[in-house]
Amino acid sequence: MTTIQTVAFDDQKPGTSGLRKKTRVFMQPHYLENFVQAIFNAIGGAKGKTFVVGGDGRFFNDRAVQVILRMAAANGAAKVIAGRGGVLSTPAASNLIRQRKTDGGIILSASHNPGGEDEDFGIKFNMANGGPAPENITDAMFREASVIVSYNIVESQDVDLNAVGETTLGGMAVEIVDSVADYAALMEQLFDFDAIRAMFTSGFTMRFDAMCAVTGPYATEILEKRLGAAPGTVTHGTPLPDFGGMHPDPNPTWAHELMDEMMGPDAPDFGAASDGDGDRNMVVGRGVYVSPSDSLAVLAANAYLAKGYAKGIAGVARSMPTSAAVDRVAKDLGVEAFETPTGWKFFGNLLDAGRVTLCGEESFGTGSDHVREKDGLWAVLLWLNILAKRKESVADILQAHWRKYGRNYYSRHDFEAIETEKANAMVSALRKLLADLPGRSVEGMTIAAADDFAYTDPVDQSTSAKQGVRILFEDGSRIVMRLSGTGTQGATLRLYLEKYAESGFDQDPQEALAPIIRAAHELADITGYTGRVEPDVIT
Ligand code: G16
Repeated sequence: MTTIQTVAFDDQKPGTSGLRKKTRVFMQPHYLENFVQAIFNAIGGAKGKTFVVGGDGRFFNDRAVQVILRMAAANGAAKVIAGRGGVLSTPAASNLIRQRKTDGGIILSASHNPGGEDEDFGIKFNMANGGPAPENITDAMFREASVIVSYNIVESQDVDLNAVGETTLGGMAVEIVDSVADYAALMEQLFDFDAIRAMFTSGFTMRFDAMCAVTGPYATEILEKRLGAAPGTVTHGTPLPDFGGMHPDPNPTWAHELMDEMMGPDAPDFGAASDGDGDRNMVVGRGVYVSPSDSLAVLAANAYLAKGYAKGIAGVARSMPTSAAVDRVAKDLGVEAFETPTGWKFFGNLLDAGRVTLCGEESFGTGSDHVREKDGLWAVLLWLNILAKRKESVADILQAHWRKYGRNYYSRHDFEAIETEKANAMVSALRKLLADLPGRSVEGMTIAAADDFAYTDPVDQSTSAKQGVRILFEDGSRIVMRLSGTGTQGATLRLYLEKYAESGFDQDPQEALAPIIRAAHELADITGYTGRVEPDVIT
């Protein structure tokens, strides 16, 4: 065991979901090591503790796992459980942390961001409940990283990450586990595999685009092997360190191959994609895209059809920028609905307290109390379970949903890699305007209220301020703006747009939202501040 002298880096502040930087930033001497030591220091040390470690298999994943094993050993950890090859999807890691009753886990991923030596890498810590560390812990990591002077590491040969079984490293136990088995077993407990298998046997067709990322082996095992979907249902199913050059973000822009197929003449009945680390999902029916906010609402309304949720759901939660479609379902079911800041970590307390069963976000994340992360394949299987039970198409299920609840037209416009100062100037100017906005008319709509979203956690009363600017119109329409906390280059402006309709469900969302889009540009002067006229990505 050696103690290495180091110097603090000033940029190790975790964002929405851990520390994400360019891979080369992580590869510079001491950078990863400093942050790993800061994690251990922030959680009161590693001595005698058991951790899970794994990542989405992107470039540098295997090297980082070796470093973390050697540092865990040097910091006195009792045991580390790692996925084979150092690979675990984020939901599978969350499940392992919970199943094995460990003290937490370190997950390596930059999620939906591209991978490779010149792309992105990331690291985050999940707590013993399986969920991302809350803000007081991530703040402590930043404090530790800012004053760090040394870290502990064992000098050793690499551990063979492909040898499933137990070994030791510097007195610490290391267990390498099959990355898929425990997760697949959990899915069998939640969903009616017999009903889904019968649907596939009777000719139901599906395409699952794993985008050369971590879910390939999980989807192949569950969909093709256990549920009998036709071989080839899973495409891009082999995880690659650079995701085969793909941008593993399951949205209509980046999963365009799947979208083209689903909108084409020979579309399968159902399509889905997931992201780099397997926690996000996109769901598409034949000829119809399901927005993540609508997907959450449909899942909440129909969850009782799956055996894991047959007793009903306790409540639902969504991030503030997510559309209010799920709130209408909660009202109908007579259960609580919560509105949290962006970031899965804000759902943890509500899930732990049993206040909510399902939660979701507009950013292609849906999940439940089965783990403490969003879970892409879980959402796909719940959809399959619902389709198998209702025996209707995705399009018919959506139409019936809107007829019952109305439709929340919704879209998000992303303006990426803006110069940080310009983006900050735009947001501060908008914040200063807020108090004067109520009563003002724009694009023929009157503003009813405007604020900067602040959240008080109903369980532990912790507070989070400045979580996004909201402009609410008298007709219930809404504009939300915030800067992304997951980007690695400049600033990304997220503009969220929503409009509720009680009838007329077949409009193109961009057309239905056109006046609101114009109002947002006018109020925030997006072009004036950033020079941007059109968004880079529309979801
Ligand atoms: C992370 C968080 C999500 C969040 C998303 C987008 O997802 O876990 O809760 O909605 O980022 O955040 P932002 O708008 O700040 O970029 P992931 O899949 O990247 O881990």
